Amino acid sequence: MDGYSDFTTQGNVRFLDCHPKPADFFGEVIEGLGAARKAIPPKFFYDQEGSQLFDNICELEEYYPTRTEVKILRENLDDVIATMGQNCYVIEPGSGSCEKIRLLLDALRPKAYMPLDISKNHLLDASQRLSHDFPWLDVHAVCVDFTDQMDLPKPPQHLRRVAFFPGSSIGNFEPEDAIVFLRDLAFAVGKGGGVLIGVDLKKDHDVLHAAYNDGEGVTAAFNKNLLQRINGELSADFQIDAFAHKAFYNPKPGRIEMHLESQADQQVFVGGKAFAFASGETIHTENSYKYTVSEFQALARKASLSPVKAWTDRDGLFSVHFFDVR
Ligand code: AVI
Repeated sequence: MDGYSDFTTQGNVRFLDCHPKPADFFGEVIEGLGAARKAIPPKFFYDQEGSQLFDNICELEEYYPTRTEVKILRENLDDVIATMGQNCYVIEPGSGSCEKIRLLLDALRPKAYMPLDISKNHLLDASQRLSHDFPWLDVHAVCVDFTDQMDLPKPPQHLRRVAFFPGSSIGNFEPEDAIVFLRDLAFAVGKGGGVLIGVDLKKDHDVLHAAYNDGEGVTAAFNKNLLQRINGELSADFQIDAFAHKAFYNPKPGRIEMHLESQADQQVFVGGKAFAFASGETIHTENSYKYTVSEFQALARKASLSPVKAWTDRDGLFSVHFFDVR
């Protein structure tokens, strides 16, 4: 994709619709429940209710990643901005509500900002709000499934492209998929560009356990909302109370695993297909990998990224990395 001729103007925002293919929710659920080890991909958590529940998780006392990442960015703002450099063109895959970029804008004063998101309405709303609050900023919003397509319009040569990927969303990729994704991101950014990325750190297992087993049960509701969504959208008859939220740290792969555990022998119908559950059997719904700073740098090197700097908080909870694209 070369230029900007395909962009349309929506208010103050330039907008490009790459028409992402809708995910095959039914097909992936049927396949996942038919597997020897039942699993459903975490991308299906995020319907409207799931996105709201995730926002609520980010406010929880036990869920340290969001506030710690914000704190790291605030406390190291000058250094982060100096490392990113001048004349930046910032690209944010999975930009959602475009909240975290706000922390950087006044100090960074990028030439343009390109939020990428699969949800068109959400993307347009968030981009318009951002453009209203930062009227000097050029916003080039692209509706795209960034996990599927990273062929983006090329900004002018003299601008330094920097990808911003906060929130430790990279932890929800399997490590080999994270390398592929980072390689695609490096390619989209191009040589001479950079990547600013938030990554959750390995730490005390009790702290990790609490973050995914909060006292108010918000994470449990987030996990179980997946069954609610399947019932509503795929004519299924999951008895929500017959499944329990289960989240634990698995030290060998270095990840939090989330599961939904069947509380009895039972049968569930999804779109007319029957699935048998034994008591104690689980549906694996999410992995959230944790990395030490050096483990993540080693992974990123495999994706043509060269470590430049990493910032962490005093308690060693979270890290923010900057990489140059080799
Ligand atoms: C979006 N992602 C980084 C969150 C995480 O921590 O892996 C999703 C989440 N799952 C349960 N709580 C939060």
